[in-house]
Amino acid sequence: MANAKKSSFVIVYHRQPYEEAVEGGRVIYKENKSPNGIVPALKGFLGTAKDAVWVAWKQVPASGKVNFERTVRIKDSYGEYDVVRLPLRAEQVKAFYHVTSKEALWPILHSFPDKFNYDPVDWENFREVNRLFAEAACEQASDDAFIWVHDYNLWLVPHYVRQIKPKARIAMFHHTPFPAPDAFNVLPWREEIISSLLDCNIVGFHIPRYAENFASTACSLLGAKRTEVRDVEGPFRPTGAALSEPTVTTALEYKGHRVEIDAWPIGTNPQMIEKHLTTFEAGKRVAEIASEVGDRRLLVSVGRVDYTKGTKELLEAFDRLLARRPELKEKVKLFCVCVAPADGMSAYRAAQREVERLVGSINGKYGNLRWTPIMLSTRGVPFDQLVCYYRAADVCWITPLRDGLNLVAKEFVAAQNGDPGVLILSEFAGAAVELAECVSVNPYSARSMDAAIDAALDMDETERGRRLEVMRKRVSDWDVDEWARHVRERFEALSKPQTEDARSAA
Ligand code: GDG
Repeated sequence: MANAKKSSFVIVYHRQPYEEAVEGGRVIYKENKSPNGIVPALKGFLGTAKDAVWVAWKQVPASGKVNFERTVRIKDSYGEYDVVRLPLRAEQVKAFYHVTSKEALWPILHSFPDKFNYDPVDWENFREVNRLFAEAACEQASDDAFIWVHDYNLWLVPHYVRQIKPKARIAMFHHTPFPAPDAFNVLPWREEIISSLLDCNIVGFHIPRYAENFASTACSLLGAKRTEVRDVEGPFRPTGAALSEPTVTTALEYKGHRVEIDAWPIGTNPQMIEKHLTTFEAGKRVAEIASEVGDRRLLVSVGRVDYTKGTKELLEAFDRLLARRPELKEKVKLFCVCVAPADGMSAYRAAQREVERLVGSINGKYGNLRWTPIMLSTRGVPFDQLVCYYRAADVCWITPLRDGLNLVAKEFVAAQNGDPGVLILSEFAGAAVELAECVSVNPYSARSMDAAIDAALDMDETERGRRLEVMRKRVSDWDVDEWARHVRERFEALSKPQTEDARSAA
C-alpha cells in the first residue's frame, strides 16, 4: 500500500538542480544561472507533483563520512521540492562516470566502437552506484510512484528499482543517441543493460531512429516482441534524411508485460530567449558584438569538447575555406565555444589538444595584427551572453559526427531576428530530422563540408529568410513546454491497473 508520506514523483538525474554556494558561513542553494539545457527542462515537471523529489549525487571525502544534509528542501521559480543527495566518494564517481560511462558507454552510444575502452572498466562499481541511486529513489517513492530516470549512466537503475518496488511506474529517457544493434552489441554487458531497460514502463528517446534501434536490439538480443508499430508523427521528417524513420515501434512485450517506447525530442524555450533578447542589456551586448565584428561575417559554433561533436572536422573545413576563397580573408570571423570538460575526464583530452592545435595553426596561417580568424573559448559562456552571439551571428555551424539531439541548433533558430542567419547542421544530429530547412551537412565528407559553408555564405536574403521562418515556427511549436506536455500525457496514460495486472501475471 502506498505510504502517504512518500513521494509520487521522483526524478533521478546525476546532477543537482541548483548551484550551491557558501555565503556568510552558510550553505545556500541558488537557482541555476543558466536557464537552458536539461536541468530546467526537467525542473518544469517538479511543480506537477506536490511531493516531488530529485535524486542526484554529491561527493564525500575518501573516509566516506557524509558532511552534508542528505535531503534539502528547495524553493525556486519551479516550485517546492526535495533534493536527495546520494553521497559518493571521488573514486566511485571517477570509475562510474569518468571511466565506465565516458570511456566505454559513450563511444558505443555514438557509434565509435574504435574508441571503446574496456580495460579500465570496473563493472561491479557501475552496478553498485546504480543500485545506490535506485535505493535512494525507492526510499523516497510511494509504491506506485513515477520514477523517471535520465541517461545511460543510470541504465541499471530500473532493474534495481523494479526489485524493490514492483508496482512503481518507471520511465527512462535517453539524451544521447541509441545505436544500431551492431554497435550496441559491442558492449559486453549488453544483456544486463537491455534487460534493465525492459523493466521500465516507458523507454524514451529524442527521435524515432533511436527508438527503432532500441526495439531491434531488445527483440534480437532478448526475444522481446514488437506489439505496436505506428507511422511517425510530430515534428519529424519521416523519410529522406540520414536519421529519418517512417514508422516507429511504440510498444514491446517482454516476459508477459508491456514496455512502451516513446520518441519525442526535447525543445528549447523560445519565449525565454526572446524575452531576454528584448532587454536593454542584451540589446547593448548584441550591438557591441556587431561593432567588434565590424564588416566581417560572424560564424558561431557552440558545444562541449568531445570527439563526437565534430569540432576538428569543422576547423579543418574552415582552414580549407580560407585557403580556397582568399577573398574571405579578413571578411569572416569564427567564434568557437568549445567548453573543456571537468578535471579528470581523460576521455576528451586528445580532442581538446587537437582543437587547440588546429585553432593555433589556422590563426597562425591566416591571421595578422588586425584579424584573428578564430576566437576560441574553452571556458563556458553564460547563456545570457550566448544568445546575444546567436542573434548577432550570420551562420551557426554545427557539425557533430553523432549527437542525440543538439539544443544549440534550436537555440540559434529561436534567437535569430532581423537579417536572417543560416543554420548548418550535421545530418547525424537528432535535431536534423526536425530542422529540415537547415543547410544539411555530412561531416564525414570534406566535399560536403565545403559545399555547406559555401552555400551558407552565398545564400541570398530571401532564401535565408524563408528557411529561418519555417524553422522558427517548428522550434516554437515543439518547444520545451510541448515536450513536457507530451511526456506528462504519456505518464498519465500509463494506467495503473493494467501495469499491476500485467506484472502479477508475469
Ligand atoms: C546532451 C546530448 C542533447 C553550450 N555551451 C555553453 C552552454 N551550452 C549550452 C547550450 C545548450 C547546452 O549547453 C548544450 O546542449 P546540447 O544539446 O548541444 O549538447 P550536450 O551537452 O551534449 O547534451 C545532446 C542534450 O543532452 C539534451 O537532451 O541535445 O545531444 O549530447 O543548451 O546553450 N551554456 C553555457 N555556456 C556555454 O559555453 N552557459
